[in-house]
Amino acid sequence: MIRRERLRLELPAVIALGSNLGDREATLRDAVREINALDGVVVTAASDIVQTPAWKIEGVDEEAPAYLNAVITVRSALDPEALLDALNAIENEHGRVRTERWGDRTLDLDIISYAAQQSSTDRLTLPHPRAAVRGFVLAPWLQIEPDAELPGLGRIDTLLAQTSDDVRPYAAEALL
Ligand code: A4P
Ligand code: MG
Repeated sequence: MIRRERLRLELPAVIALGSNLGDREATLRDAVREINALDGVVVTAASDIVQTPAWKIEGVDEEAPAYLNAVITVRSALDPEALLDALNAIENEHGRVRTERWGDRTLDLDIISYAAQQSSTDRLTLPHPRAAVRGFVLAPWLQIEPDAELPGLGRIDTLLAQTSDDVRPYAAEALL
């Protein structure tokens, strides 16, 4: 007998993780494990962790706590909105408090792309509207998917070459 879950349509998606408060590395590790444990989501690859200065609305803020960032690829049977709900729940479990936009945070989980989807609603824009200019997203993503493209925007190696972010290696064990 064919098991029902085998018939669910799974699509590839890219998720960016960021943390600049608390035990940043432990939080990223927990988040990868929790995403992988979601019903209908499987993590297929994880980048190295990188360290980057905080981007604030006014620009790069060297005084703010630095971020650890990473990117994972998944296969998702959840549609994009359901995946976002699940990611928001994981952010909240990690004590995410939303006070200011681009404010310091224990955990940020953004959907960078979902299959080839290009769409925008009040809650969700795909691909992520700022991913194309963010070295802290493009550099770790390129590591796990060298030929990836941002739907409608081009190859990520080309986009990364146009950024000037200071993305530094961070010594840590593999996330996956
Ligand atoms: N939303 C829309 N599209 C998406 C998407 N593709 N993925 C909505 C996830 N969320 C999406 O996000 C605000 C709203 O965006 C959500 O309600 C969701 O429905 P938020 O996480 O509540 O707040 P935020 O993250 O402060 O806002 P925003 O504008 O999404 O910020 P970003 O662009 O995520 O930037 N500096 C470094 N070095 N590293 C970082 O990771 N991250 C940020 C946050 C700022 N500076 C950073 C980093
Ligand atoms: Mg966010």
